[in-house]
Amino acid sequence: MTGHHPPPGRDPVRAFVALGANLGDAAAALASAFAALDDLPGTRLFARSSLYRSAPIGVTGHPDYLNAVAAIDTTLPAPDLLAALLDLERSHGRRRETELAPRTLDLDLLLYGDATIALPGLDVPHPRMHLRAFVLVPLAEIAPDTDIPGRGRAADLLDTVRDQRIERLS
Ligand code: PH2
Ligand code: MG
Ligand code: MG
Repeated sequence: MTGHHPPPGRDPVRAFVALGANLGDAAAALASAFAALDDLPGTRLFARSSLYRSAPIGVTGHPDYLNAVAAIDTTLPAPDLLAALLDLERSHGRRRETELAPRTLDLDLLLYGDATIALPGLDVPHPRMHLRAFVLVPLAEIAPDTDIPGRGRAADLLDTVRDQRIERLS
């Protein structure tokens, strides 16, 4: 329509998402999730880490995880992004059983720009991300200088998780 202009867009925000799976074809689930992130409205995949195999943290006797981190640029508000991530988990067959049950796909919002968010079900920065090699190692691979508000620079935290088993695959 002549004279029509779309409403001014929000500026995209750089956000980081942790991907994890330890049930079914985990490599396929992570590959599909990277593509699905790029397909979200107002969102593009900016960078993806390698895939990593990691020992399960918090439970014993479960299968190893495949983990990775995605950097996205998105105009979705953080709660909308979170809802989209939960939708993607469900569309990849995720069943919510016990808290640490093996899962076909887990998508955790780690960082949303430099925002600190405390809403029901949405804590950003992710409250345990700085303690986990399976988050810090892939994050430091693609964005070593990332500041985790209140915790420090991603690459500087790697020394604190050296005891956690993790192996880069591709
Ligand atoms: N996710 C958990 C609990 N433990 N361990 C590894 N290695 N990778 C994960 O993604 C992971 C975990 C809860 O979501
Ligand atoms: Mg998780
Ligand atoms: Mg989760």
